[in-house]
Amino acid sequence: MTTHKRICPLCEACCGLELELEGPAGAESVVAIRGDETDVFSQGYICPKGAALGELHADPDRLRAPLVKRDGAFVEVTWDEAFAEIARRLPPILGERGGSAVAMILGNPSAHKAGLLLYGARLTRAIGTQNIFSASTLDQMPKQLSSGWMFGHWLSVAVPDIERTQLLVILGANPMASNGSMWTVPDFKGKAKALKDRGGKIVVIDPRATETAKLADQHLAIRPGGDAFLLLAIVHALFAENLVKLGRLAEHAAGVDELRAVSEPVPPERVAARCGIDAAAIRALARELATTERAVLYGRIGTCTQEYGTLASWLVDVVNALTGHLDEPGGAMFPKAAAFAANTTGAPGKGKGITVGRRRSRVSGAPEVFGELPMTCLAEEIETPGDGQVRAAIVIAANPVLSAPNGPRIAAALANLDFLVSFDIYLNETSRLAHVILPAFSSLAEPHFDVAFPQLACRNTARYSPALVAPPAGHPPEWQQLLRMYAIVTGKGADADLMALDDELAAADVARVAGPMAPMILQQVAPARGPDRLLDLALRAGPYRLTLAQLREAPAGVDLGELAPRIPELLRTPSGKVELAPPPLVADVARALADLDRPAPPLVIIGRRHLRSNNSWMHNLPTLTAGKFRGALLVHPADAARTGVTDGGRARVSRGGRTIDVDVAVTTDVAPGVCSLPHGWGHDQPGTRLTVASQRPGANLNAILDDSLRDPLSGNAVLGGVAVELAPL
Ligand SMILES: Nc1nc2c(c(=O)[nH]1)N[C@H]1C(S)=C(S)[C@@H](COP(=O)(O)OP(=O)(O)OC[C@H]3O[C@@H](n4cnc5c(=O)[nH]c(N)nc54)[C@H](O)[C@@H]3O)O[C@H]1N2
Ligand SMILES: Nc1nc2c(c(=O)[nH]1)N[C@H]1C(S)=C(S)[C@@H](COP(=O)(O)OP(=O)(O)OC[C@H]3O[C@@H](n4cnc5c(=O)[nH]c(N)nc54)[C@H](O)[C@@H]3O)O[C@H]1N2
Ligand code: SF4
Ligand SMILES: [Mo]
Repeated sequence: MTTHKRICPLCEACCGLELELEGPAGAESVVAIRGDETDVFSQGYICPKGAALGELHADPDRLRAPLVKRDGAFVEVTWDEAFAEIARRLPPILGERGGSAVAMILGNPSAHKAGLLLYGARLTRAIGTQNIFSASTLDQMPKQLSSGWMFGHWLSVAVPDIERTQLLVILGANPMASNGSMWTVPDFKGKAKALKDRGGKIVVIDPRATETAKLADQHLAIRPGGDAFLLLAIVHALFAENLVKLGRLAEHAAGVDELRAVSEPVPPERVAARCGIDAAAIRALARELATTERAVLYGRIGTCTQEYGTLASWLVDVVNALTGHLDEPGGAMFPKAAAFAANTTGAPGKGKGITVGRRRSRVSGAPEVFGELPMTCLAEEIETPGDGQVRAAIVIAANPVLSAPNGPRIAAALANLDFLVSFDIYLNETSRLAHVILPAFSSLAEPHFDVAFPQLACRNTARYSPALVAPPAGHPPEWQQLLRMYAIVTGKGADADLMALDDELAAADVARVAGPMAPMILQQVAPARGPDRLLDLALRAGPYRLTLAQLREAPAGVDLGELAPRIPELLRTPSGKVELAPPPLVADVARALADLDRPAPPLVIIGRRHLRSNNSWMHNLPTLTAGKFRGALLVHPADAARTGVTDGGRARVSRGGRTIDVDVAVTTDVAPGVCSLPHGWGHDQPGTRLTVASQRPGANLNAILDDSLRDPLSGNAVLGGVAVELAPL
């Protein structure tokens, strides 16, 4: 038996784990998994998903070899055969129709796996497609956009300094289930408890009495979609009651007068009905935020997946700034990552800022944001004939058939493509539509480090996990699979020398920033290749000048200290200021105000996450799905009585002529007029290989949500707060 340390690759908490392995090399099994008490970041925390990594490693349904569809049925093939199929079918489409005929569809795990993130980006650039779609526009794009406009970079996102705050106000997030998002915060529960033990307070603003709300001191049941209005009213109250104090930020911020003007017509009394929160409570919240020395407002996916997502995301930071809590200990602070952070490179304090709308989607004219088009534009780009029509796609760790609104339309569109390649570990609702499926080997056989999440973490640390087990013979890691695709689309062919190609690409990267110093720098990181080499380079160029060797010598991680103020050094706006009132956002307030008096429909639906689930996958692991089914529709007793549905019964939920059938649980946890269903279920589609998941498939929430609804600024999908009808079955 051997014991190993390992960063969990599953969610944003990035916990350090300790695994016990047993068995001969090449056939190890996982005997035990626990939190690593010595981990400098997560200090022993683990959740049930991390504990199920052994089951994922052993899952017989997890694909072990590539699959190619022949005469409508998948057959297992060798790696050479799989790439020969790609080399036969993909280049002609690119040659005849150009790069944009190939869509890239990137899913959530590609943000967690360095090989997918770094080499997926290389492949995307090589294809040269405008049609890049990702889970970001089902998720956090509004926050990235507002942060980009305010601070000058897409990943300069402020996170709560939970260990020093006295007041944490949580808007549209449920870290007790999600373990934190756009905020890498392992053991939220322990940190929340410590906050309360030192006399601090937690407020949760959420349409549902969530697990986090139940732990909080106060819960305000907001009407879905009310956030931008609530926040505008808070800004109004701060000005009206002379509570605005920018403190140290004053000399580094622009736009305070514009904020006063734009919030002027929005007193709390005007928004109370739209928010479902009375004016007195809104004013009290504004006062409490302003007068508590260390306080922070945190908004997450509930504030993003709605029509005014960018407005709400922006106003969260505005409230923190106006109350003196932005970039201050105990407030909303900026991590300083050891590697890959654009806000630690280039000249500090000023920059080019961000640009959006450099091009528009062909069919709906949606602007490009962060290089991407909205996921809700994917189906129409495939269906609509003409120049630039999408005729092939490469899906990297995404399951849009279950994860994106109007999933059935996406399924039909993907099924009509001339060629579809899926990088996935399961034969599931989306990969079943592919012509070629390329699986990863078990993540335990791969080194792990997080490219993105240290940029969002509640403490600065640097950690690296080497591979624990040898990869299966002949099974290439994902970065090499992507590199082989790169060779195919750049005309080097499926049999190109991948190591030489990787050397070439790394040399070009380094030459771009280091010029004549490049050969010397590359010599220092030799002989590493692939993601390891890119990490070593990024660490050396990073703000702490670390090396990969140093991280290898510190299996529990290197602690780089608590978050420290970073303004103005972090800023990359052209003005060198925090832009508190970016013109596109100020202008968008009018759109919201025109909609202020929209009456509440009788019943709207919102989503929900559970600790034992992970978006649309991990439902095939027995320990996570055992026990009571967790995908029921939550309905308030008043709505149950009105519609005739009953606790434990079945019901039909419908919207716009589309329906799903669900289990019902009647509970006062949801506000009247609001029902809640988790996304990522619906594992009853033909042609998948998900033995456990298909036994209790649940219903696909996204089968009834619309791909026509999005926030026009960020392109983010609206995934909640929309009207539904409910009837007993
Ligand atoms: N209604 C509604 N819809 C939502 C949301 C919501 O709140 N409500 N949330 C949205 C959010 S925040 C997100 S991020 C998206 C997620 O949307 P997606 O990224 O499309 O969905 P996931 O379920 O994360 O799918 C991950 C896929 O990657 C595969 N996979 C897992 N591990 C690996 C690996 O190591 N390598 C490879 N190649 N594949 C792997 C899985 O089998 C699965 O097919 O869903 C969105 N959809
Ligand atoms: N266990 C588990 N962990 C996960 C995931 C998972 O599927 N399962 N998914 C991961 C991913 S991809 C992400 S993006 C993160 C998301 O992390 P979180 O943002 O914490 O996700 P949720 O638990 O969906 O919390 C969103 C909350 O917003 C509320 N809400 C809905 N509509 C509104 C609204 O209009 N206004 C307000 N104020 N609140 C609203 C919902 O009731 C819900 O409680 O979680 C990650 N972690
Ligand atoms: S919270 Fe759970 S799933 Fe997330 S990183 Fe930690 S152990 Fe893994
Ligand atoms: Mo997400």
